[in-house]
Amino acid sequence: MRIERIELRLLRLPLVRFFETSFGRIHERPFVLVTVTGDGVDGVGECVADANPFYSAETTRTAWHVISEFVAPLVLGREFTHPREMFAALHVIRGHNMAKAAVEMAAWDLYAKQQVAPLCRVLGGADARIESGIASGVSIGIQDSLEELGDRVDTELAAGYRRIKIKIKPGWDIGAVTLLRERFGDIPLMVDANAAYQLRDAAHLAGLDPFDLMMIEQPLDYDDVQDHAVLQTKIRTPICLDESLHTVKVADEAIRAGACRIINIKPGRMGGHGQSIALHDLADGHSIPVWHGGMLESGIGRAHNIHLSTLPNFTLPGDVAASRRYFSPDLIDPEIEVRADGTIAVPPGPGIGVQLVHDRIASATQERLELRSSR
Ligand code: OSB
Ligand code: MG
Repeated sequence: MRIERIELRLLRLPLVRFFETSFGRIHERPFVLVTVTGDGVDGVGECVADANPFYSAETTRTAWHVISEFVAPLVLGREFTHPREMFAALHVIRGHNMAKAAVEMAAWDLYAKQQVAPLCRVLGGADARIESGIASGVSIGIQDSLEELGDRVDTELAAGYRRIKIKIKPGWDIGAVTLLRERFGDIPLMVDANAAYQLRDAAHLAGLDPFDLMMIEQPLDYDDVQDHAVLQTKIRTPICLDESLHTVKVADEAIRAGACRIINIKPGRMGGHGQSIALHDLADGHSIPVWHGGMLESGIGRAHNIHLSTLPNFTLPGDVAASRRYFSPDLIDPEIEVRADGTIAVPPGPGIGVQLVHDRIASATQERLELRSSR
């Protein structure tokens, strides 16, 4: 596989509804769309970095800079036998996993298309999961009132989603969970704090224990492992790490320290599919279940996430939901839909298997850059 061309597009899409986490509310989603071309075949990837460095250090602008100035020169014109070689080829670039992932994932799409195989097959998906589809959950942001939160959960349960995750922060936690347990009983329920608490809040967080949550995601700082390990000895609710786990090595340390009992995998955070597979396998070896996170992706990133979710240790429902919750219309046609049983079908065509709507991509594009091999 030889990549002769990389195209970057900065896109901006309005969200169907605002999304609020402990670090703020957003109404639209800017992101970088990456197309790689080799032997006349295109592969696409979506960079999940947002406008602000609030989830992690990267932004759409840093990703644009790092891909165009540093990733592209290392990738263009070089012969790769397999996309799993790409992350190692970018090792000299420290961090910037979201920038690396966007190009690496586009290369997996290109490779799978060259093999005329669905991406899930190339990634190592399990036959049964590819046939049944992936189990889908939803992530529900902080709302203006508890009543609105209840109504949103009601809507999503009716749509079939297999688990509900709500965003929490100090002042929007115990009350929200109390309301949901009172109104909806024993539903599969979890919370995500996006690093909004500190170790000194341990007694307060232990107040979530009686609610039998599936897990609490990333309660403490975005780069912390050790405090999470201490916190896990003080609360019964299983801790799941998201932000903190950006390399396989850190994940290994976190597992050994007892900092997490469950892991959220996002290929953007890890540097692509290759590192996500390595994290999946590491967790499997320690009997730690994983689930696929979401970053409010368009249908393009969403399709990548569905294919990756077919690996066997993705045993918990992910944050991979229907297109219509995020963008209307989406950049792909048909859209990603959730079925009444809460599963999403794996797109069957070659690569990510979804059809891009090029005129919608063009009209959402604010900047475009084309880089070509000089080798
Ligand atoms: O922490 O999982 C997160 C969205 C943006 C940034 C971080 C997170 C999220 C979500 C939304 O929870 C998941 C989704 O529905 O795509
Ligand atoms: Mg999270």
